[in-house]
Amino acid sequence: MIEKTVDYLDERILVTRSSMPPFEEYMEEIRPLWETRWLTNSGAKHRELEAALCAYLGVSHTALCVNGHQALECILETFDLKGEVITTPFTFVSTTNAIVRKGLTPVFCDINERDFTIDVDKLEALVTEKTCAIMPVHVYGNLCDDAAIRRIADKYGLKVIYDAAHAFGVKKNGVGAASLGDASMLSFHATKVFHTVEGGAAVFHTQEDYETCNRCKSFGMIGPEELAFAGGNAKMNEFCAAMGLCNLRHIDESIASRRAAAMRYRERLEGVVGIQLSVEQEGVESNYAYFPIVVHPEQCGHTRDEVLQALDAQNIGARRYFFPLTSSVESFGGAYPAENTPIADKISQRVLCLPLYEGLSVETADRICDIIISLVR
Ligand code: T4K
Repeated sequence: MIEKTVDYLDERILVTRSSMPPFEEYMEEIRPLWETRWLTNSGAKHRELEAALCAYLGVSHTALCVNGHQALECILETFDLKGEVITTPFTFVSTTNAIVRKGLTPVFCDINERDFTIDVDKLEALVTEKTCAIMPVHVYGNLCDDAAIRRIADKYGLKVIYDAAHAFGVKKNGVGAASLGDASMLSFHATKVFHTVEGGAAVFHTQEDYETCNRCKSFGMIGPEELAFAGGNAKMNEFCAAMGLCNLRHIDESIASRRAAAMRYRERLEGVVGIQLSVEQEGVESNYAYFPIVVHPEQCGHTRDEVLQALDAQNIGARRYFFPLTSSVESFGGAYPAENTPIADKISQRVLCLPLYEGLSVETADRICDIIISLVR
């Protein structure tokens, strides 16, 4: 029985698989830590990775954090916001939780059906005198309509804070996603395109915001014995920064490998009746973070969960990113009915993310497509 379980795990294709640098490269990267014994609190690796990321992403200030979620909380603290934040419920719980945990009120806007980002046509109607910020999500690495969001934000004097957890390295017409908005959060979790095991970053445009964020992630301290405010602890350690330095050297080949698998999925699944693919956004260089499909049962005769089960029966672990809507958690007590965000509700009931990671072979992508196509045709 135990052996069978081990076999099952060995063979199973999971929704993603962490990229790893060559073992020796990481060993070399961490070797100096045995000499300096400087393991955290903005050490040499931390400073080196911040500079390398600024260069790679084309941004001026990157504050590394212990994870993406804490980076999001640090951004909200940095801007010292009060009131309502307009966001979407079609995301990982972290986005909504950060808003709530910082004492702010989420206001949920619907998404659009093409790329699953915030529906800018429904956004302005949600602005009230209490609104202080908009927190849209570049979901699956699809970029939000920044120009439209910026217009609304400027009209009402709102901050724009992007949850760019999925958008590492994505560019539109040559401009990096992380440079959009007043600030962006990146996640460097083990499951992400670029990772530092656990980690994340808060990206800003000004030195002042960067320094405030550095205090937020280090107890609110401005010197060894001087406290500005009651901050938390969200610093990235040197071992994680070292992993980031290694992974960054291989990021372009890693994205190219993901691209090959994603292109195969697209080639095979495009035009299959009842299977909707996310649009390829014009002018956008994707990072191929996820490969979502939307299953329309009235067209293909099968539900998303039937497709999930068919894949599971063949040891393929697709995932329902994102289900349920973050607005539906019990602690909100039904304050945000799904009918208020009908497209987000519909997509959440129908979406499935197929396995996608560096090294996923075209043969495996084909196997996955065969299962889906033979079920729905
Ligand atoms: N905003 C958005 C839009 C996000 O998607 C996320 C995170 C955040 C904010 C917050 O950022 P962080 O604070 O996490 O930096 C995963 C991740 O834990 C989470 O980071 C991610 N989003 C979310 C979408 O997915 P789970 O519960 O699905 O993870 P898990 O453990 O089931 O792993 C999924 C698959 O990944 C496994 O089947 C195998 C593979 N895997 C997993 C781990 C932990 C690996 O290959 N290596 C690993 O170390 O949440």
